[in-house]
Amino acid sequence: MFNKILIANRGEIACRVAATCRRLGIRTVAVYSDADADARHVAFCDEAVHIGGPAARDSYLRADHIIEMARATGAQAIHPGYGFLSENEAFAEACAAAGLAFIGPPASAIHAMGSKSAAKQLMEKAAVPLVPGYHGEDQDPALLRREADRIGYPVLLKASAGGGGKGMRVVESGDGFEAALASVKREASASFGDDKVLVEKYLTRPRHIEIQVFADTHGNCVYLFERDCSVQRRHQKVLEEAPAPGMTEDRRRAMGEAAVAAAKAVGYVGAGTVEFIANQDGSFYFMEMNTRLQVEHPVTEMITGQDLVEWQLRVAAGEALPLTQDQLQISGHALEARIYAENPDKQFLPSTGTLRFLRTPPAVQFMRGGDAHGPAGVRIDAGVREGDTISPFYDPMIAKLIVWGRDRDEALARMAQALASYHVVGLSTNVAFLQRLVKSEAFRTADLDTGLIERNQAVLFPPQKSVGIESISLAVAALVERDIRTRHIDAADRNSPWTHAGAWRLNGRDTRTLHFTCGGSKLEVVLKDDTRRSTLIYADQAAPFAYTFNADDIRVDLGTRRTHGQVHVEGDTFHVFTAGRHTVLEWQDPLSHAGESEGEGGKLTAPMPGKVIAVMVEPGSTVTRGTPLLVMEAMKMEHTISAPADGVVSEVLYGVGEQVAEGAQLLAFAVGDTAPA
Ligand code: MV4
Repeated sequence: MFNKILIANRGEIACRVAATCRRLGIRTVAVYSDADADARHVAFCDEAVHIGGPAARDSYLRADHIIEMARATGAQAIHPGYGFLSENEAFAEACAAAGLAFIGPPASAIHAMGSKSAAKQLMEKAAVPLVPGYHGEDQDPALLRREADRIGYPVLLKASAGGGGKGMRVVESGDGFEAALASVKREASASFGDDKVLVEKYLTRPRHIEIQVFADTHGNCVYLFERDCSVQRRHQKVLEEAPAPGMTEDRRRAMGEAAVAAAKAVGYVGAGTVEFIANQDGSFYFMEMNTRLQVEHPVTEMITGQDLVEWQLRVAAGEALPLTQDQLQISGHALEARIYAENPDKQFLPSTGTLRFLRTPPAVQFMRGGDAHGPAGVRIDAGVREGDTISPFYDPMIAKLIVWGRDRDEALARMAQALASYHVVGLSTNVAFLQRLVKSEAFRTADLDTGLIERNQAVLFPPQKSVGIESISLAVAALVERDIRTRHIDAADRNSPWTHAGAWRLNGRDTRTLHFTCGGSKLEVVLKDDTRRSTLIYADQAAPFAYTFNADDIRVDLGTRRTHGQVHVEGDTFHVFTAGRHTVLEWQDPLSHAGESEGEGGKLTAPMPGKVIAVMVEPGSTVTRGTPLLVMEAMKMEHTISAPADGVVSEVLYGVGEQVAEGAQLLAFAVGDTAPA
C-alpha cells in the first residue's frame, strides 16, 4: 500500500479521499489555488502545495505542475477525484510516465469510453444492450428516414458528437422528420463542428440507472449494484438513491453482468460507472461509462458497507479486490441530496458568498470503515465549514447529505428530518426545494423518471406562503431574549436607562407593537403583558405566549400549541428555522427608525442622549429608504439613523463628536425626488 498520495482536487471529494487515507495511515498532500488557501481540504490533508490562480485552468487543471508537485513531495500516487483531471487520458499517461500510480483506470480505458459513438460500437460487440437505433456512418437523409420508419416513432435524433442533452430532437412521426434532421444537423455543426447524427427509439419516460463496477489488475471484476439517478434538472443530478425502486433480483443481475461485460470489453481497472437508460417496463440500454469515482458513490457505500476509496487505493496499489461478487450484499436503502448554493426561485442561478451561519443535523463525516451509516443513519460529505465562501470559480456544491434507512420510507423520513436541520445563512440554497422534492407524492411513491421535476412544477415551486404565527413567535422570543440579555450586561451601568426600563417599554406601556418585514410585506405583532407570560397577537390570532431556551433551540408555547425552532440573529435580521422552513424577518427597530414616526420626512431625532460618531451624508444627498445617514453612540451601543423613505437630506445639524440630547433633531429630510437643480 502507498504511504503518501497527492489529491489533485478540492472541496468535499478531496476531504472524502483524505478521510479514508487517514484511516488507513496514508499521508496526504493537498493542492490548492489562490482562492482555496484557507479551504477545508487544505486543513484536512497532512501537507498542501499551492498550484496557481483561482481559475481551474491555472491550478486544478495544470497536469504537469501537479505531477511535478507529487514528485517533489514524495507522493507515490495521485487521486484525481471527479471532474478536473479525473477523465483526462493524457494526465493518466503522464502520471505513469512520471512513475506515479494514477488512482483510476488505464488511459486506454478512458480513451475507449471517451468517444460516445466508438464506445457504443464496442458495447454492441460485447453484447451490452443498446437503444434500438441506427449508429452507422452513412448519413444519406433518405437512409436515415428509412431507419426512423423501421425503428418506429417517436424517434430521437442525436448529434453523434453531443452529450449532456445538447443536439437532441424528438420526432413524433415521419412528417416531422426532415425538418428535425435539418435542425439537429445545424445545431450539431455549430456546437460540435460535426453534423453526424444517430437515430434512436425515443424512450418517453426513461429512468437513469447506473451500475457501480470495480475491477482489479488480477482479472477480477464485480458490480456493487445500482443507483437510481433519475431525479435530474437540466442534466444535473439532484437526488440519487440505491437500490433502485422496483428493481428485481433478476434484472439487477442482468444489469450488473452487462456492466461487468462493458468494463471487461475496455480492459477496465478501478472504480467505474456504467450508465443505463431504463424504460418503465425495466428494459435497459447502455448510455455511457464514467471512468471515475462519482459524486453519488456514497449511496453505494451506505448499502454495501464498503469504502470505495479504500477499494480504489488497494486496486491502484496492485492488490486484489477486497470481496468477490458473492460476498457483496445490499443492506437497507440510501438517499443522497446535493446541497447547492443556488437560488431555486431564480432558475437555480448559483449563489456565491460566505456561509455566515451553518448548522447541520447530527451525522458522521465521510465514510467510516466498518460502520457504514453511523448511529443516526446520516452522513455528510462537505468541503466547506461555517465562515467559508462559495466562490464563482468552482462548482457551488455545499455538501452531500446522505441518509440510510432499513427501507426507502425510513430513509425518506430521515432525509426530510435531516434537511429540516440543515440551516444556512449567507447565501441561497436548494434546501427547501429538496425538502419539497423528497416530500412530493411523485418521489415518495417512486414514480421516477427523468421528467419528474418538470412534471411536478406546481408542487415544487409553490407560491410564497404567508409567514405563520410559529415563525413570528420564535422571532419575538429571540428578540425579547436578546433584550433581556442586553439589559443584564448594562445593569452594571447605574446610569443606563436600560436598567430602569427595557426597550420594550419605551412608551411606559405593557403593550408593545412590533413591526417586521418579510420580503416585501409588512407584518405586525402585538405582545401584551410581561415578557414571560404574555399574549401574542398576530394576523387575527391571539394566543398565550411563553418561551424557553434550550441551548440553540427555542420552544414556544402558544396556548395548546407548542412549536420549536432555531433563530439566528444578525443585527435586526432574524433568520427563523422551523418545520423545515427558513424565514427571514427584518425587525423595524424603533430606535434605528426614529424618524419614521415623524411621518413623511421632516425631522430625524435622537432616540436617546448620546454622541454622534459618524455622519454619512451631507446636505443635498439623495438617498433611498433605509440608507444609513448618521450613527450615534449611546449606552455603549451604536444606533444607526436611516432614511425613512427615498428622498433628500436637506440639513445636517450635528457633526462627528458632538453630544446630543434625547429628542434633539439630527437631520432634516425631504421625502421624494426634490434634489436641488
Ligand atoms: C435518451 C432519452 C430518451 N430516449 N435517449 C440525455 C442526455 C444524454 N446523455 C442521453 N439523454 C437522453 N437520451 C433516448 N433514446 C432521454 C434522455 C434524457 C435523459 C437521460 C438520462 C438522464 C436524464 C435525462 C434527461 C432528459 C433526457
